[in-house]
Amino acid sequence: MRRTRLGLRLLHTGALVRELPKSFAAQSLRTSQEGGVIDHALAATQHTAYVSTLQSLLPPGSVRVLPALEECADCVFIEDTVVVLNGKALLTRPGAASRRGEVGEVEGALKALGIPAVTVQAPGTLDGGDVLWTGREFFCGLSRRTNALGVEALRGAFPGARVTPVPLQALARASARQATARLAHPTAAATALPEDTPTPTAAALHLKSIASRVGPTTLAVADTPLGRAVASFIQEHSGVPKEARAGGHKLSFLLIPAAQAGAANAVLVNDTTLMVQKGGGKGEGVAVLKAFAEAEGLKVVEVDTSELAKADGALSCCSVLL
Ligand code: CIR
Repeated sequence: MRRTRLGLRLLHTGALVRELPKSFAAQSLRTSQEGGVIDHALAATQHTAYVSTLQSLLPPGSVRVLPALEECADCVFIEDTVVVLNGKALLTRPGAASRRGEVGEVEGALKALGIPAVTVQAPGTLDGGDVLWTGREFFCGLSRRTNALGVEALRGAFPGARVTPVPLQALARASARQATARLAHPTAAATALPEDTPTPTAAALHLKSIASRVGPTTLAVADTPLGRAVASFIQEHSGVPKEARAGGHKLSFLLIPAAQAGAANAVLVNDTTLMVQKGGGKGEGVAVLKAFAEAEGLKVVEVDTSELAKADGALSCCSVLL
């Protein structure tokens, strides 16, 4: 990633993607079976279209396609294995043990590209899907996949960057408590649920499932109780006070209607294009993004990754922009 003269705008010079393994439909991790059986052929077609779209938006030959690893059914979700910023990389140690074998091949690809990398050490865990770069600072979800040592590793890998952990699990529990309280007593304050109440929804898997960067200073956020809680947290903790006070880098939030919450994860490919989830936006979700993009002078490209989404894959997780 490079900064242009405008300072805030980013230009990507390539990407890493990974082929879809044959084991994907049957063995990928899923928080819910609600979406039904994964249609492998359709998933493959959608993934091919995703890769072609990226190829059309980035310099010729700059999208490296890594081979699938059959024993790692989730390997297509390459974003979780590495964080790249300004030509430096942090190889992760994914929170799901079944995914740790994915990292080796990515390390080799980075070496071949001459991108220096450090690695998250055990017992630290970090999924790239929890790492949100706003353009000036990192926010990192403390989730079922990423722990405090993972956040520390991110801080160590990018020493110049501010890194703020986002207590995703705690925010998800608080949102669930409020929703439960409203159901039980519409006017009552939140009742207590035990601290270890699980947060089973796919929405809470990674920070970037809920919020993503869609413009130089704009984050798209799902308009759900959890999305709103995440947006408030980020707003409160954004650490660029001097610039913000001067009006230079104040983050704005674009709320994506809950029914199309999947569209809150979009990919800002370069200065000119925003890749958005078609399946997440049969209606208003994408309309909101389109209106925003038009105002920002960004082109919108829609891709459908509905079959990958059944395994909790957000749009951004199928690529790592370099
Ligand atoms: C997993 O549970 O790890 C995969 N089935 C989904 C990973 C999605 N990753 C992402 O959105 N960054």
